[in-house]
Amino acid sequence: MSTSATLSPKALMQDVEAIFLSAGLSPLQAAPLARVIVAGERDGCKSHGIYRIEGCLRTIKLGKVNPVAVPALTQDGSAIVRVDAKDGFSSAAFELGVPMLEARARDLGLAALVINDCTHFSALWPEVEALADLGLAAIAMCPSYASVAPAGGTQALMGTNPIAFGWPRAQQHPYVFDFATSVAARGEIELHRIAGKPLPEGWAVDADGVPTRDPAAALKGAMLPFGGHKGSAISMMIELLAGVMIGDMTSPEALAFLGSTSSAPRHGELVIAFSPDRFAAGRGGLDLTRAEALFDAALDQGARLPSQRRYAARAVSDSKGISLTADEVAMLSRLKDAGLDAVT
Ligand code: NDP
Ligand code: PYC
Repeated sequence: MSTSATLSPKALMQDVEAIFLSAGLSPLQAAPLARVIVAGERDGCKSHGIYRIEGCLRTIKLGKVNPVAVPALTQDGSAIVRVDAKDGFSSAAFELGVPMLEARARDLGLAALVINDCTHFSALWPEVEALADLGLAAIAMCPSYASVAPAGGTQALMGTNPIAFGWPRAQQHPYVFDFATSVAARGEIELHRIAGKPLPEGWAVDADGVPTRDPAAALKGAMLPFGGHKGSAISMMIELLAGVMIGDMTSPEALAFLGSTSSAPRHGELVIAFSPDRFAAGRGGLDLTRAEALFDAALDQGARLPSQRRYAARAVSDSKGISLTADEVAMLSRLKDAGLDAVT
C-alpha cells in the first residue's frame, strides 16, 4: 500500500519524464511535457498537474499524438513566427518558438507565435510567465474541444478555451493570470468526479440542457461560460483568432476529429508577445513603477493579485517539497511500472 510522500520538484520531474520516456515519447517531447506538468503540481494547480499524465498516456495509446514528433519553425521576416508541431505535444513546439518570438518582438515591437497541429492540454501560465521573465508582455490563447454551451444555449459548442496574460515586473514574479473562459476548467469537473464531490451551482448543464451538479452528467452535457454573455464572447473570439485565423481546428472540429473527449485535445495556439519598451518609446520610456502603483492600490484594498496563490505554493514546494497523497504516489508508481498498459 502506498503512503503519502514529499518530493522535490527535481525528483518529481525525473519521475514524470521517466514515465513519458517509457511510454515511447522522445526526449524532445518528454522533457517539455514533464516540465509543464511538474510546474502545475509545484504551483498547486492540480487541474493541470500530475493528474494529466494518464490522459497524455491515453492519447499516445490511442495514436492521437505523434510521440516522436520533431516540431519545425518557419519565419518569413514578418511578425508571425510559425511552429508546426507535427502532431506532437504543444510544449515542445512552444519551447522551440520562444527564442524567435522574443527576437521578433524586440525587433518589431510585437510578434505572434502560431503553433499548428499540436495536442494541447496544458495550462498557459508557464508560457506567458516565461515571456514576462524575458521582459515581454504576452497573451496566449487556444481552443479546446466542444464542451461549453454559448450563453443562452444548452449544447456543447465552444471549448473551455483558456486565455492567459503576463506582465513583467522588476525583481519579482510577473503579473500573470490564466483561466478557462468556462466557469471552471474541465479538469476541475473531472477532479470533482474523482473525489465524488458535487459541482457548485451554475457550472454545467446535463445532456438535456438541465442545470446539474453531478460531475458525470456535466461531462456528458455542457459546461457554462464564465460571466454569461461576456465569457461566451471571449470564448468565441478565441475560436476565431486561435482556430479559424491560424488555419487550425475550432473546438467542434477538434471534437469531431478526435471522436471523443477521452484523449487530450488537438488544435493550434496563438501567443502574442509585446515589447513594452518599444511601445513606450517616444512617450518618456517605459515606467514600470506606474504598473506597480496599480498593483499596490489593488493590494491596499485587500484584493490579491492573480498568481499570488500560485507563487506562494511554489515557494513552499521549492523549500519543503511537493506533497503527494497516497493515491497520487500509487498512481505514479502504477504508471511507471505499467506504462501504456496502465491506461485503457
Ligand atoms: P482558476 O479559476 O483556478 O484561476 C484563474 C486565474 O485567476 C489564476 O491566474 C488565479 O491565480 C486567479 N485567481 C483565482 N482567484 C483569484 C482571486 N481571488 N483574486 C485574484 N486572482 C485570482 O482557473 P481555471 O479553473 O479557469 O483554469 C485553470 C487552468 O486550466 C488554467 O491554467 C488554464 O490555462 C487551464 N486550461 C487549459 C485548457 C487547455 O485546453 N489547454 C483549457 C481550459 C483551462 P492563482 O493561480 O494564484 O490562484
Ligand atoms: O481543463 O478545461 C480543461 C482542459 C481542456 C483541455 C485541457 N484542459
